[in-house]
Order: sequence, then structure tokens, then C-alpha cells
Amino acid sequence: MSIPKEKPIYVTQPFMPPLEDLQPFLQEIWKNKWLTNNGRFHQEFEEKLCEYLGVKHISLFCNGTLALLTAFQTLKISGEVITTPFSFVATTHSLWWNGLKPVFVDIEPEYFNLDPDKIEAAITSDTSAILPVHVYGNPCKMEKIQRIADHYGLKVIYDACHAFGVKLNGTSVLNAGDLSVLSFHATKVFNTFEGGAIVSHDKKTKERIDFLKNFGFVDEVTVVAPGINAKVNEFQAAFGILGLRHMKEIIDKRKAIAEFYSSRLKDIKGIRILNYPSGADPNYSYYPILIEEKEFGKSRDDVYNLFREQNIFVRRYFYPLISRFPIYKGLISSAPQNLPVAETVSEQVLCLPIYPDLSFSDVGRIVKFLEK
Ligand code: T4K
Repeated sequence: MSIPKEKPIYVTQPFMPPLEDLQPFLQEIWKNKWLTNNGRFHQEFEEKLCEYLGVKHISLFCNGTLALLTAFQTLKISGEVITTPFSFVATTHSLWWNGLKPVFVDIEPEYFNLDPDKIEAAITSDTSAILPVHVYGNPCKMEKIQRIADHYGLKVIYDACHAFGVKLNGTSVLNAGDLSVLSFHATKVFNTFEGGAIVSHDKKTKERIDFLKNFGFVDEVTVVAPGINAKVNEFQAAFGILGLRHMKEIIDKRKAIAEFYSSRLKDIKGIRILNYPSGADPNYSYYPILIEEKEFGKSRDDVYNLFREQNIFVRRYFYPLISRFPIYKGLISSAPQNLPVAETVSEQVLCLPIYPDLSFSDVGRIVKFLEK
């Protein structure tokens, strides 16, 4: 007789609002027969997001990757862009699709975001923008980055795909830089199945973004730019409006799990937990730990594999580094000696499961497994 395996625990699971709450939205969509192209729910969702996030303008996108691609088109960025290798590959792909050259700069060792102290050395006469990422939702050193950008006349586009709702000193991090890009993918703190957005600070820029995501159309006969189709449909918008009603519950549950992990893991030799920057309101989107093999007695990859044997699907976000992928490996800035902190963190990081429906008995199982 085979022993039944425990049910799988994934690194994340999307939050799903009660199905019956979707019914009135669906009825209205069915009645109106308006399915996409800036419908009623689309407009309402943008307004509600601005309110919730504390930002001036938002443009919805069908995913974070196309939002990133469009952000560079919006500001007509050219040449080289300084960015981090420690992110999801879509960050750098957005440059590639725009014909821009990524220039990788190392991360800082505390929160694993682009290290502002290393940016200036990477600036050349071809540099036109900086693309930092608020990794795991931890705010970048935004003031320092802005000072450098202002000094050299560079644009700053934040990949804020992990930073939904994150604030620093009471202000949304999405207000920093020229543009910020969000992802509402199923695996994110807030989801619309697939989805994303660009946050902008003035009406004219929002208009340009909205033209660009709709083929460049201004009206029936006017096309002002080679736009793309990155629109959001009414179902996604309705799902988003519904999801926003549950944000407090989502963040509270994530916070409780993160605090439980931290209280139990902080004293284990060879495990480093991450703190949140002071003044930050985090969203607990990920729970990364670093495993230092010599002290812990097992490598990060050993632990990853042992968890998998238990049907616990922890993830190595972000391994390999983007600079290690064949497409980017040949760049001078991809040399491992240029990126020592990122190289080490990428070899040691492990993201533990965290999502609202994760039970405390499962969290306890994960912790006990690491304690053993
Ligand atoms: N910039 C950054 C910094 C990003 O992290 C991302 C996306 C982007 C840009 C691009 O934004 P989008 O274009 O995606 O909107 C996932 C996501 O696909 C990706 O959105 C995310 N970052 C990245 C960090 O993680 P995978 O390949 O790890 O996903 P997957 O399918 O292995 O899912 C992880 C776990 O989640 C599964 O083991 C089970 C669970 N899951 C997943 C899905 C899709 C569910 O329970 N239900 C689901 O529907 O990339």
C-alpha cells in the first residue's frame, strides 16, 4: 500500500473572492454586452485603484510585461538603461523588446535592490534611464536614485511589480520616479488573473500611455504612435474591483504568516531573514530567506530539493540571475565579478510559501522542517 502524499503547498496561491460576489458584475457585463475597450468597469477600476494606492493616474494593462514595454515607449527612451540582474526576467526583456541595451549594476546587501552607490560608475553618454525594481516589495533607495537621475538628466522607471500598496513614510512608492509599473498576475498580492498597470503623474502622460496600449489611436481616424494592444477586459476589471474590497484581509493574513516565520527562523544558524526598511508599510508579497551552507549544514539547493520531496514547492526567486541567461550573458556588465552581491544572494535565496489561504499548521510544518 502506498502512503498518501501530503497535499502540495505552493510558494503562492491567488486570493479568490467569494464566487457569488462576482454574479452581479457578470450580470451587468452580460446585459451591457460591452466586453473590453475602456468599458464601465475598466473606468471604475482605474478610479478605485488610484484611491486605494494613493496615486494620481493609472493606466490598466493586460500584464506587467506589456506595461513595462510601453513605459519605455511612453518616454521615448533610447540607448542604455541601468538595471538590476536580481529580478524576474521580464524586467530586462522589456528593454530588449525596445532595442535598449541593459547595463547591469550590482544590488545592495540589505534589501537586494539596485545599489545607488554603484550607479554612477555605470553611466555613459548613451545612458538615458534607470530601471530599478522594488524586489519583494521592499522600497528601493528612491531619494538617492532620483538625485543621480536629476544630476545626469536620466529618467527613472520603477518596476514595481512586487510593490502593490507598499508605502514609505506614509507615501506610496509608486509616486517615485517618472513611471512605475505594476503586475496583477495570479501569483501577486493583488491579482486580476493576468494584469498590470502604469502609474503616471500627469494627465498628458496618462493619455499617451492610453493611446499606446490601444494601437496608438486617439480617435477613429487618428493614430499618433505605433501602439500595441495591451488592453484589459471588463471581466478582469470587475474581478479587480472585487479584489480591492479584500485587501485589508489579504495583507493581514500575509503579515501574520511573515511574523510567524520571522519569530521562528530568526535564531536558526545559517538562515538569514530579511527585515523591512524603517518607515515602510510592506505588503508581505514574498518571504525570502538566505541559506548559508557552511553554517546551516545544507546548501540552498539541498533544502529546495528536500522540500520538494515533501510536496512543498518553495522557489528560488531569483536564480539564475538575469545576467546569467544566454541572451544577456555576453554583456560586459553581466560579468560575475561586476555583480558579487547579486551572485551570492542568487545562490542562497529561497522564497517560502506565503498566501492568505496558507494554514498555520502548514506554516508550522515548513518551519519545523527547517529547524530539523
Ligand atoms: N517584473 C517583475 C519584478 C516580476 O516579478 C514580474 C512577474 C514581471 C515584471 C512581469 O509581470 P507579468 O507580465 O507576469 O504580469 C511567476 C509569474 O508568472 C510572474 O508574473 C512573476 N513575476 C514571477 C515572479 O512569478 P513563475 O514561472 O514562477 O510562475 P508559476 O506558474 O510557476 O507559479 C508559481 C506558483 O504559483 C505555482 O507553483 C503555483 C501557484 N499558482 C500559479 C498560477 C499561475 C497558482 O496557485 N495559481 C495560478 O494560477 O512566474
